[in-house]
Formats: sequence, structure tokens, C-alpha cells
Amino acid sequence: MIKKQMLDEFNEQIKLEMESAYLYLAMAAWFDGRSLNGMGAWMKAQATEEMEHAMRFYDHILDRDGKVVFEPLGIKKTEWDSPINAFEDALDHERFITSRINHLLSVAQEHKDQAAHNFLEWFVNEQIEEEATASKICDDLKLVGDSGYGVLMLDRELGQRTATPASGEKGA
Ligand code: OFO
Repeated sequence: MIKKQMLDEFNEQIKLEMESAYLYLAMAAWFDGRSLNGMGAWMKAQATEEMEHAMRFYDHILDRDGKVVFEPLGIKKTEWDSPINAFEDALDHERFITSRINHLLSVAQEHKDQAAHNFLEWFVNEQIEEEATASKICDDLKLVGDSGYGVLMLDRELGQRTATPASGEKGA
């Protein structure tokens, strides 16, 4: 059975992953409201992935006879100055989530919780990808400038994204 501190931290992480989904949905609404529907679609796909991340913690807790607790969600921001401002916030947010995953790993180590440690390894790799992707989009937006034709082209490119299939296979 999962220890109380690990359980509390994992329940907190469910909330943070769901808040990530909320943040990306707020960004989607901001982009869609400006007819940047490719970026809006990218954000919606990202939100779907975040809900899947939350559900990985949900499954892990239940698989180990813990109790899942849903805490009220908070949302910090719903307006941005520009596309790059939104993507920079996304990158900052992913850096924060990476620090949370590292914290969870240290709690797992402290409690010698090998199951939690193995479970978290997937997130370590996922966070490398999440940060790299957001960082690349920020770089592209810096190159094309924050308005005009370049942004439209990038909007079309980002609109090609679909959410990573929700695996169904845990840990995939
Ligand atoms: Fe769940 O990875 Fe982003 O926040």
C-alpha cells in the first residue's frame, strides 16, 4: 500500500496536471478568439495530454489501494499579450511541472518506494519532451516575430498536431 506522504503528493499532482489542462484550455480559448485556430488546436491537444497525465496518477493510486482525492482547481491566467507570451508561459509552466516530478522522485526515494519510482520514470522522459517542444515553438516565434505571415504559417503547422494517443496501455 502506498504511504501517506506519497499518496498526498500524488493527489496533489492530479490537481496540478488538471490545472495544466485548464491552463492550456484557457490558452486555446485565447488563440481561438484571435482566429489562430492552429495554435488553439495545439493547445487543446496539449490539454488532452494533461488530463491523461492526471489519469496515470489516478490509476497508480488506485492500483496501490490508495484513495483518490480531487481538490478544487485554480486557474491563474486567462489573457496573454501575444502568441509568444502565451508559449513562454507554457514553457515556464512545464519547467515548474518538471520540478514537481523531480520532487516526487525524491519523496519516492526517501520512502524507498520503488513502484512509485518506476512509475515516475515515464514522466521524467515526458517532461524532457514537453519542455523541448514548448522551447522550440518559442524559438520559432522569436524568429518569425510576433505577428504577420510567419505567425500564420506557424499557426498552420501547429494545427497539424493531434493529441498523443491516450495509450490505454498504462506507462506507454
Ligand atoms: Fe503533464 O506535462 Fe505538461 O504540465
